[in-house]
Amino acid sequence: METAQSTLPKEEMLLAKFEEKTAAGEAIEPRDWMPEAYRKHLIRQMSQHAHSEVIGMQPEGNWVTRAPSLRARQILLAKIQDEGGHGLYLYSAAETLGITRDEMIQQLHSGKAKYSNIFNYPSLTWADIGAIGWLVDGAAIVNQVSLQRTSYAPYSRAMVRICKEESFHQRQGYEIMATMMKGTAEQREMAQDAMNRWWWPSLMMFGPHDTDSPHSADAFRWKIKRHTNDELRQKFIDKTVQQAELIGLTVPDKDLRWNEAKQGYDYGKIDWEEFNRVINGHGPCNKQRLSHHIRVHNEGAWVREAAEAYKQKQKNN
Ligand code: BYC
Repeated sequence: METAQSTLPKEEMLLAKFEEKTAAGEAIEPRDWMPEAYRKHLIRQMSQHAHSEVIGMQPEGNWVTRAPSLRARQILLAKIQDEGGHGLYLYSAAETLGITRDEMIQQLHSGKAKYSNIFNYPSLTWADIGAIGWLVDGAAIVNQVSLQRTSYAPYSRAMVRICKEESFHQRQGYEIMATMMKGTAEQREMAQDAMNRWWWPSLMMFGPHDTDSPHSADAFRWKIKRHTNDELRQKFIDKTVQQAELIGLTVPDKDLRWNEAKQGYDYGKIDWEEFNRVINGHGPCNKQRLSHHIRVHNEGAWVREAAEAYKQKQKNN
């Protein structure tokens, strides 16, 4: 017997099934039919996410040789290695959508693909490594915990694994900040200065306010996003302000107030002009980050060629 759906043209029928599935909260696997716009949306977001993980290794790498102890250096090295691994899971997950890693890297190098605003700021002192772990990984976790339930199954599976590792990163950063706040006046000042410089860019990591977020409507319809940019930003602020107070750091926002009615903090205006400048290539370190990536990628060409030659040899044996 014919159902109402089967009288529709094939493409419309597939779309109706897809929408039904995502609305019911079911996961989409790579072999499932999906609309082109869903595929493109995911490639954009997942490749941006992968690039962020890899570019994010640079500000941290800046401190490997200057870490204050062997323990701190070992932990930092392990963290940076984790970020490279996160990039790999995400590139692999994005490849299931029919784009190659080479294409994604080309889009990064040409400026077509973005990466997180946050990695265009310099890491000036050891306290910045604390602030990156605590605030930047802290913000990333809030976003990524929500993405564990995203509708595209390979992305969701990558997020589960990444979140486990990120929670160590957040604690590593908080430990650095807490230790510095128990130190000399100079060390406390250094920690506060890092907090002042990283706080606002960390809030920008969640993207523009919901009213100015062009991709959110599709992301919600297809359950790529489960929470809005503003909901996640609020969650991050509420948990982080308390952590700051506990170790004696001041949040650099004169408008920050507890709002009893909403059971959350009200906060000051975010400088969206700065955000737009930074994501459009004019932040303090954009040129440096990208040219470093291009140089190292080109220097590594022989590794890719050797791996490819080995693969061919195995095939022919
Ligand atoms: N930075 O419509 P919207 C880490 C762009 S790394 C740059 O709200 P969407 C770590 C956006 O792309 C973790 N650009 O977009 C690594 C769009 O422009 P296009 C990184 C941003 O996608 C190493 C436009 O603004 N995490 O943890 O619905 C060391 C309009 O925005 C940003 C992720 O990547 C930004 N912050 O929502 C330490 C999470 N925000 O593409 C730590 C995955 C917005 O039209 N991504 N834009 O040119 C997401 O969840 C979402 O893509 C966002 C934005 C919430 C970021």
